[in-house]
Amino acid sequence: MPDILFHQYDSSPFSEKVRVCFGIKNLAWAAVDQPVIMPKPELVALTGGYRRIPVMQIGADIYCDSQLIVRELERRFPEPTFFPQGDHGLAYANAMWSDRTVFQAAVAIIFGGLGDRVPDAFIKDRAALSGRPFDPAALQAAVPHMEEQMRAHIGLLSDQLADGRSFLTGDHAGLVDANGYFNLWFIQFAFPPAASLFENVPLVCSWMERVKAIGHGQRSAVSREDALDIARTTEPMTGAVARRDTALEGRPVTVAADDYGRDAVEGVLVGSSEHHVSIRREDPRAGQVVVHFPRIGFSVQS
Ligand SMILES: N[C@@H](CCC(=O)N[C@@H](CS)C(=O)NCC(=O)O)C(=O)O
Repeated sequence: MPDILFHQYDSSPFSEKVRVCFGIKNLAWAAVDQPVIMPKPELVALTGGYRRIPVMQIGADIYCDSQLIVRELERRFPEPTFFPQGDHGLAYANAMWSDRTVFQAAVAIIFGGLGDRVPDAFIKDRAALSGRPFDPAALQAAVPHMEEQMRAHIGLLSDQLADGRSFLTGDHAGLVDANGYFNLWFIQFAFPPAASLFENVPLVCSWMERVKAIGHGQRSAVSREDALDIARTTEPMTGAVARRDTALEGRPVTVAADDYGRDAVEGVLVGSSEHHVSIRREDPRAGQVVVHFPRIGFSVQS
């Protein structure tokens, strides 16, 4: 069984970002399929309450948010790199463009387009996730504006490819390709009628074909129960604590996303850097686990 257990569902765009990353490194991984809406009892047993998808599990180490998943993949499996031209900082920063601005436009186009075909249970779940009404009628009203936004974002990709390069930074695919790709994949997957967005951008379409051809590495599957067993029977890693956090070391803290899905996770701070924070927690089903979060987009409270 592969070490990488990936809590995901097939229609999840942020999962697709990481699946492309698995492909770039040709990694072996096992999908642990999670429900699209709450409840997700096995997932929250591992994370302590974080419900978003995807989550990566390696033994009893639980990595939340695609930003940190990608960073951990690069740390553990440096070759081939996600940064074929260097530029690590810019490539990680580029996730704030794809994960927030472009994603929100994609959500409006897809769910506004689907309108009353969006199931009630999904609407209620996503309203609870965001803390705001999830209103397909309002999204529908926003579609013309969001399509203009999306055309402009797609135009940026087209500009980047204008010199005939194969991938966004040159001959080899990297993180920025996965970032640029996953929202467009989401639109094509979830709402094919929006295909007109891809008219007149042949360079983007052929680049998407090349990214798709990278594949997802070597995929297998593991059940949610087996993933919990693996966590329970494995020791989590221990890490270093950043100097400025020494006063917090071994003390209880909570960590929560600052945008949506803000459920706070409680644990004892056992690791940190300017890019991540790690907390240890005990769970009746998952045993002792360490849950890792990125710094960007998350707040830590003591
Ligand atoms: N910043 C997060 C965003 C994750 C996210 O929004 N995921 C969506 C699915 S693609 C989600 O969790 N939706 C609610 C759910 O699945 O319960 C990341 O990069 O992982």
